[in-house]
Amino acid sequence: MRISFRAALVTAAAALGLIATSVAPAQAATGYARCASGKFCVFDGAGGQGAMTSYTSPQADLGTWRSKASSVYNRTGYKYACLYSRTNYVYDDAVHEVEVVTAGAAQVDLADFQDSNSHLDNNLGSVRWAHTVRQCEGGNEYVDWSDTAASYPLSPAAFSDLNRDGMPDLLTRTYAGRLYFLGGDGRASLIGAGWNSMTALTRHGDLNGDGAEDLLARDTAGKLWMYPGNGKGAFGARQLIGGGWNTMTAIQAVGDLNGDGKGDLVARDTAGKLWMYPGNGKGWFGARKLIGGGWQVMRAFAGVGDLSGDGRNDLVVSDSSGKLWLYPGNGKGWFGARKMIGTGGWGPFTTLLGVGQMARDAHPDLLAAQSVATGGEIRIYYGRTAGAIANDGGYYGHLEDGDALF
Ligand SMILES: [Ca+2]
Ligand SMILES: [Ca+2]
Ligand SMILES: [Ca+2]
Ligand SMILES: [Ca+2]
Repeated sequence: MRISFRAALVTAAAALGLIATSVAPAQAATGYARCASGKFCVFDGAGGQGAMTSYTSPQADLGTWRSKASSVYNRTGYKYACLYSRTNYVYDDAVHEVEVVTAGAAQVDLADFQDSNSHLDNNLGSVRWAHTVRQCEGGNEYVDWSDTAASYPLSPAAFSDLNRDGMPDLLTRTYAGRLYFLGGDGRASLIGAGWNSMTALTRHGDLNGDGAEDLLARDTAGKLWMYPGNGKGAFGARQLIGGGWNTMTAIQAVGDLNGDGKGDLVARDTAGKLWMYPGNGKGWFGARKLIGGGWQVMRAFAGVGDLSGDGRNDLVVSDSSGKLWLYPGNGKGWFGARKMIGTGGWGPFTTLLGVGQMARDAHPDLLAAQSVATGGEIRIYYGRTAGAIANDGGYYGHLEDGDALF
């Protein structure tokens, strides 16, 4: 795929084999092998020849190397080295725009990167590194999430609206483990760091009875925590629900399933059994009830609210054959007969997420995001009558390494 980037991107992925197999010569006077792990190296000759200098931190101005760098090697550990012909990481200069056909290789001759002025050979002004193209292009650490805010209904949604402004919002975790609130209007606020220690995150509805949507998170030790939403896109002090949740292979908040108005949870265990945990309205759960077995063939889960249109919350899941299913809640804590709402092709969509009403109609909508390996597209499937969904063909940007949405 031909992709136009505004900076030359050098992926480290192709280097991994080389790192593992290359052997430094006894007298390493030339070649890429001189570049040590953790470094970004610049050579004044093509192909790693000639004099070399190396960096462990981004360089806003390569100084004397600016006019003599001819090849580079990215061994920083970051997926991308962002190469700019200008100093100070200026990437949006039409004269110096660089077009790259693929993500490139970890070892590159700068003469291969032509811009409309000349090329990066002997013209490398600045360099930094990142895990996403987004950051190379001057973007944010977090996924962009914005839409035409003016078209949103200004009535609070029952779910997916952490700050209760009527606009669907998201949580996103970055490669570095920072969790952000994305308001849907292009703004973002940092919730905190260290969230890579969580192995499951889900939010859909109010668990402690204050009307604000809450967040559940499972840590690596298997403890499940409830983070009470403050109604403004942030959370109060977390409360421990309990341990032992590592036996669950899926944890999905679904809103109220049993008709008592309190948010509930479904979870699948390693045997493929799906359990319903009835919320007690105080932030934790009563005795679980078995919904059924055979759920090990299911992949992604989403609490979508009432997609079927009967006033009861439903569950949407994809299976191992790429089909998408709607499980209509029966209002008693389990589900009626499932309905196929996607006949195939859902395998790449490893993230499914209820996002409330993106469109101003009576139906909730579904966010579906592909894995990064399959393109990472973030799409919205709009709810239609009787539980059907439809995509308008567009997408809302894409996920990159480390990005996760909740
Ligand atoms: Ca909102
Ligand atoms: Ca709450
Ligand atoms: Ca309930
Ligand atoms: Ca329903």
